[in-house]
Amino acid sequence: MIKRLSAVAALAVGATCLFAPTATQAAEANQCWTRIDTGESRCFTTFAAVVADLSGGKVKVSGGPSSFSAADASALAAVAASSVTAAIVYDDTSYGGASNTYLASSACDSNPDVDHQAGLSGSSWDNRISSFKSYNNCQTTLWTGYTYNGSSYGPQTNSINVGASVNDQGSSMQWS
Ligand SMILES: [Ca+2]
Repeated sequence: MIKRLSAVAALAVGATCLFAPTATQAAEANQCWTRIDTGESRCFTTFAAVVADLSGGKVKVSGGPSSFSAADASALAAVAASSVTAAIVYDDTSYGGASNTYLASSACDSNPDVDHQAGLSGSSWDNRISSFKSYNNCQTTLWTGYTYNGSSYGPQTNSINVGASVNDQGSSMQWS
């Protein structure tokens, strides 16, 4: 009996050592959403959690943000009228690294005028964006100035690399 208890205790200690999370293993909350109109923002460790939060659990995705489809964006807008995805921007080129999903209250129209815009002054996404994908009929323009001035890239629907003159220098965005 004593021997069996010892074996169980040893197993428990081993399991604790194997599976206890460490600081370096803890996932970073680098998948975010931001409302264009209010600036409200929240971050999670997975993109699935971003979509679950925005949709109240009604829209489920299994992949990362780069696999978020036009149909997924339509489904999200259908269940949450204030969560119309304008674009998902990425820290890295080719839709890599941290992401931020920018949400509008309406889709973009078919005119080339500006439908939504967001300045990044004071945002953790200032001087950081390297690639993006647009949704809901929007095209994204990225500016190096805070007030839609300076050098620009776009309007483009998707970009795996916003180019040397704007990469990690984007400080405001417009959607048309
Ligand atoms: Ca970057």
